[in-house]
Amino acid sequence: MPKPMIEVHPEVADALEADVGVVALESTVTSNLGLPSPANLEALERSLRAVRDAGAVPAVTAVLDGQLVVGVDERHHERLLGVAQKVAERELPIAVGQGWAFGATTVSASLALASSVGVSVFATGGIGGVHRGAEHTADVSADLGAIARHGVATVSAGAKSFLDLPRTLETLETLGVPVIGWRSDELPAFTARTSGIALGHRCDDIDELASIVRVQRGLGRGLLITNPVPEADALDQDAHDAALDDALTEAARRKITGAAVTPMVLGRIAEATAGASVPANIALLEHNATVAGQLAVAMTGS
Ligand code: PSU
Ligand code: MN
Repeated sequence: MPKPMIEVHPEVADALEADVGVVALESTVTSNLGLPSPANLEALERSLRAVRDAGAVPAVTAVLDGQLVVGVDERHHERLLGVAQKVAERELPIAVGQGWAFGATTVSASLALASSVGVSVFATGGIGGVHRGAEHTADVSADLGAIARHGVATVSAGAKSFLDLPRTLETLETLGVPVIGWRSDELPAFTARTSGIALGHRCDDIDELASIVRVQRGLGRGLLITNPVPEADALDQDAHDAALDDALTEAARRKITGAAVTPMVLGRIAEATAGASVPANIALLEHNATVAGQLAVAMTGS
């Protein structure tokens, strides 16, 4: 029998078949392109645990030895912490065709894989968005179009704080993406709970959220749920803003552009905030995995 195009973990396949909730998780955040070691392992373990504690089955997406995978088996989890090539949606066929050893899937690639196999909920940390200065560079993350196109609900702590948040929200509107604040009225700013930017819609009830997602999936489209970092883990905003300014100045001076910007800026913020951003990052990933798990469970039986 030829190999399937996407390898779905047997536990995930069973859960989809039995209509048990499944939550897709990305693999960029735990690779060398995301969190430093050993925080990446902690983030992976706590995210997986959070999905399971909510009663759902986690499915990490990745490209391993040129194979598209939804639900990386536990015995390969160590590989998720290693050196990766970044795989956004456009890289999926290249990573397979060229047999990349470890392609770490971003939000856009994870959504493409999740929707292809029928997974309806996806959790990440912060989505990509419109970069500052995009009026000159046109650097807009492929995440936004992917959230619109794929019939999957994305749970995130908003967009990463070094992005242009007002333009990110405008672009989501242009793409027809509903943005719903989970028990909150403002767009969160990743490691900060608030951004000062009001959202048009909020939801406080998981069954109501499940109904909204069901309709949007029925239309074959996706949506964004924003879930603020837990209060106790939020980052001091002044320290964060100062570190961010420095990182963006350095990126501009070193002429870093394109896909390399995100990993570089995240690394610099972590260094400059003496590691306080890393625990916040782990806490928000875990919190998003919990809400995604609850949503996936609420969506079963329909
Ligand atoms: N948020 C993080 N760390 C990350 C990312 C997001 O805290 O590494 C990744 C996600 O995988 C997201 C990607 O999809 O960065 C966006 O990259 P770009 O800006 O190049 O589209
Ligand atoms: Mn980009």
